[in-house]
Amino acid sequence: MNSGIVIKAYSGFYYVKDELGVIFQCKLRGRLKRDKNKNTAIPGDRVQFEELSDGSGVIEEVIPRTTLLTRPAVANVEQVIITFAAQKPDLNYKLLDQFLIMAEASELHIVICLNKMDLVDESAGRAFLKLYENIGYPTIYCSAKTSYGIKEMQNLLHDKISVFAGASGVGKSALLNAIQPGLKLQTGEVSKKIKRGTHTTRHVELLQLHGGGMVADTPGFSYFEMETLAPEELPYLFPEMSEGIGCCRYQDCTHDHEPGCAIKEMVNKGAITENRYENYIIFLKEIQEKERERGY
Ligand SMILES: Nc1nc2c(ncn2[C@@H]2O[C@H](COP(=O)(O)OP(=O)(O)O)[C@@H](O)[C@H]2O)c(=O)[nH]1
Ligand SMILES: [Mg+2]
Ligand SMILES: [Zn+2]
Repeated sequence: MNSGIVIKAYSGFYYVKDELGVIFQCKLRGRLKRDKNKNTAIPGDRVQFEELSDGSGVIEEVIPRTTLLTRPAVANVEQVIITFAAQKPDLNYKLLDQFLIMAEASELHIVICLNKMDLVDESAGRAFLKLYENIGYPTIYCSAKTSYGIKEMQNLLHDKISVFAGASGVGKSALLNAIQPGLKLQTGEVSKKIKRGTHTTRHVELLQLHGGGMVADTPGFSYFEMETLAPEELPYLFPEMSEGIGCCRYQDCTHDHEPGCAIKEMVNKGAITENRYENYIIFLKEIQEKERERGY
């Protein structure tokens, strides 16, 4: 039996890369298919497969996943690079907090990346993310245009499965291209071969980096996924709130309007910034609204 990782799946075929980097076109053993979709292999899955005499393979076992991103599905992603631009477009802090919450909920290692540093003064650019550094988030400042910070980015991606999340136009494609010229072309070629526009069916592919490590070719996550959160989970996704959780007067405190709220006390003292707290309240209301719509 061989071990490998599914780098791409479509039309019932699974492309599995073994430990030596050889790619096998595999089918899934019938018993796995019948397993109520639970074990259907997706990109990122670590699998055991049998090699057949014609050089293809059969996946016999899917190893339990450590993480799972959906829409599109990809397994075992370890790290998300949440990407924004220093300018063009301006940094949207609410969107940043949304990405952070989804990444925290998915239990991914998080790095916040500020691209297009060539458009701003170095110190001004770094000031944009200071508050997130204070919370403890790792940050990286770079420019796909000048290659500033690209070496550091390559080191961050080394030996991990990562995704780049971020709005359109912040420079994710340009960054990938600066990290490894030609990397994204792999996916373009595939979509041409199967005669589909790149924007129709999306097939996630794990792209291999020369320096070790892989990048999943997916936008990361979509904003909807927040719907699946429960209101009481939300404070746990703001690391700077953790100290205050469980310290409020009321056990079921939502940290919104209740008296004796430890979280609001932390906001008053400056341990939690006004902006982050405001976004917490916005997300809380959205989640509560969704729950009401579903009739809870
Ligand atoms: N000045 C500057 N422009 C950049 C940089 N990175 C990307 N761009 C430009 O920003 C636009 C969007 O980049 P793209 O990689 O397509 O963004 P994506 O939608 O996140 O993949 C393009 O016009 C790029 O040339 C950068 O570091 N500096
Ligand atoms: Mg792009
Ligand atoms: Zn409270």
